[in-house]
Amino acid sequence: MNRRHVLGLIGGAAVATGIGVPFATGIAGSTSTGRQFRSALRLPKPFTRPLTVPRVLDAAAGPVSIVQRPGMAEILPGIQTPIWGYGGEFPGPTIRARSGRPAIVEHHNDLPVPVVVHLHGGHTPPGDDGYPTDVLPLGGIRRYTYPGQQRAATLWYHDHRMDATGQSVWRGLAGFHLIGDDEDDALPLPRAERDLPLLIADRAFAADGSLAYPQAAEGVLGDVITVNGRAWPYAEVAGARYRVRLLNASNARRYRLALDPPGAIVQIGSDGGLLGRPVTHDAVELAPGERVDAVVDFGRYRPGSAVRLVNTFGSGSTRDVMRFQVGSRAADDSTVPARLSTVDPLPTPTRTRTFRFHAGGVHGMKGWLVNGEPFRPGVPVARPRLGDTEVWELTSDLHHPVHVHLGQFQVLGRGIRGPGAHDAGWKDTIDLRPAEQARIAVRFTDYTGRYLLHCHNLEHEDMAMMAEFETTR
Ligand SMILES: [Cu+2]
Repeated sequence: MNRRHVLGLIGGAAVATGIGVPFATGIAGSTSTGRQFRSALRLPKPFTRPLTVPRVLDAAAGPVSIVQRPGMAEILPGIQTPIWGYGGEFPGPTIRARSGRPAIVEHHNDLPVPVVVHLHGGHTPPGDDGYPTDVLPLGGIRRYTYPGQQRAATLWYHDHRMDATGQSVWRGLAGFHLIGDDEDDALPLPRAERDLPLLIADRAFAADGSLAYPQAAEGVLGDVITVNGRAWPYAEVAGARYRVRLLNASNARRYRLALDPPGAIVQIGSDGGLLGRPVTHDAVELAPGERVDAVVDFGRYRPGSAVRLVNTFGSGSTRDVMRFQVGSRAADDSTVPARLSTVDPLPTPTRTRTFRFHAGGVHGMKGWLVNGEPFRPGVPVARPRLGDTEVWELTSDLHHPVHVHLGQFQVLGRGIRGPGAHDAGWKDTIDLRPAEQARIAVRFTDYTGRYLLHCHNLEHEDMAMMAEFETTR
């Protein structure tokens, strides 16, 4: 289906509901913008298989290589699901990099489609940022260089091809890219096997176990919640503190993550790395693309407890996320210091720009727009100067998680209020809610060229809710 065809479906009730493929069961408008799909096979009981952690590629030691290829994954127990994966795996391997050192990642494309690799949250020169038309063709090999001139942070890499990102990520093209630095290392936080990256993504399955990608221009919502590529896994944890790096890699679903029985989720970092001070949450809201780095103390639960991570925005099968099986108390010299890092406010802004994210007409059909326009490659809508601080006012009609490439920003406020509970620190994605106006302070440095500002609901992104800006000297 081409964009023109799909655009016509926005707002329409009819979506293919053939036997054996996931079928739409309604539009979820309250907590996510999207269409809910139900798998065409019987869903398994949750918490029957252990959490796995993706293998690590150490890019701090030298160039690493990833072959993008079809693979098989056991996302549901006993069912083989064809995927597209980095290394044939879903999620892809976790790339570990070091602040101040370039990370070189050589990608081979053995998939049946062209691909584009974007390092989400990366401070990356334009040629390696993964512009949607800058494809790695079938059979191609390409080296992406990430200079690493940025602080420690939980980043991720995923496909970003024009009009096709939703399908490619849905089929598995996503993985962590973790940058470490001396400041983060010096803190007494949980580490090694008590530092868990958790990639959360919803999916819906066809009757044969495949990941048929349903068309829904509002956003695709699945009925199976996966963590690191497995549906509703469990993790055996010691009675001790754990660092959990929560990433919402879903196409369109927003989560409100909480522990059951209740427990504190102590946020220590955001998209762009450590916060100044920890923030304690009862629940963490996470829109597509966002990350929350947090510490959970399982030592507060009785040994033998089963602690569920639940999504209080979900219901039925989308309420459970994973379960922690708490073992006996264990030696634990980790703590969460009251001061984590320094996050200085950006200097006084020199100008203000407004970007409106909304539905609208494109050539007589409905589409997703930024300031009334669909994405126009090569036509920058703004030319911010390197080093200048600008205020960007972002307004929305529905839920739109807005992602800015190249630089991390700071949230100044929402409406007449200040920043929200999840807006602290450096951000690259802001969870815009319906009819909201948020103000962010942005400042770009180091690299001139063309970058993107777009909605990270991947179906909205593919349906043209993207704008180009060009950084200049
Ligand atoms: Cu959107």
